[in-house]
Amino acid sequence: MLDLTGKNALVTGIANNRSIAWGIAQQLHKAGANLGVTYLPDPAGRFEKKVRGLVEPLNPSLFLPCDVQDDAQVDAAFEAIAQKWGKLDILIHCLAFANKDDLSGEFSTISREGFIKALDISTYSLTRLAGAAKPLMAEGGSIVALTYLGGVKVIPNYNVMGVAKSALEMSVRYLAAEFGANNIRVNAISAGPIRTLASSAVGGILDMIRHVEQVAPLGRTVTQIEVGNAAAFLCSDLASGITGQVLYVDAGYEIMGM
Ligand code: 0WD
Repeated sequence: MLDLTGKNALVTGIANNRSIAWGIAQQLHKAGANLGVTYLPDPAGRFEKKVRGLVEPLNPSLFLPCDVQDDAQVDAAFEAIAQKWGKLDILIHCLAFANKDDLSGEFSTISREGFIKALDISTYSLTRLAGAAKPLMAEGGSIVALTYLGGVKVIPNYNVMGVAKSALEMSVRYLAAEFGANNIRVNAISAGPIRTLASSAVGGILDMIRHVEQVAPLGRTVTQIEVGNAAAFLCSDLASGITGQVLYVDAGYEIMGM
């Protein structure tokens, strides 16, 4: 039933084997998708080496540098996709960044620079990538972004990232409204807290996870593979009637009042 054979999928945001994007890439591959992977380049090339080795078993047919703050890199990545694949079916936006100092303490003390950086990388990048993907999705497509409850409710220490996620979820809705005429669906997955490189920067992440384990209906948080399964579903024809939605993959935590 869930078959992504013949679909070209670009996955952003794989940093290491704990990344949510890595769970998504594995499940898209399992469903038969042809993968392209982007990585965040750094001067020493450490990320490239690590991510290349990690994704090798999934045989990605494209492996591209893409710092979303660099328009030239974004354009070059989509030019490479146009050249190699001709069409794109699936885009996974699975990246975020805020300065560590801005993910703890008082929200009101954030600098203009820290605020803009967090929203540029974590929020504007979705619209930038979606705009670049649109002409390559002439046969329709599916775009999935990763969000968190901290964009809807106040979560201690999540601070500026909550603002970024709130704007990201609204961007999903505006993109879905615009892209519907092109049969391109745009959705978000709101994942429960998972230990990753990015989440380790959020103050008290382990306490957040312990709290979810106590309160969530399923008595635990979720895994990267569970998020990957939901992403594969949203990208498949099984979800052909779903767009502009935020799907909670959080072991049910979001429904609880206390
Ligand atoms: O609990 C969690 N881990 C949750 C994460 C709960 C709910 C949602 N999310 C979201 C995050 O906010 C993010 O949108 O899931 C997405 C993936 O996050 P992750 O898997 O937790 O984090 P990680 O494995 O660190 O991947 C995020 C990656 C970066 O890693 P680092 O930690 O080095 O910043 O985003 C990439 C980078 O690979 N990234 C960029 N990619 C392109 N251009 C950039 C950039 N400028 N900056 C960061």
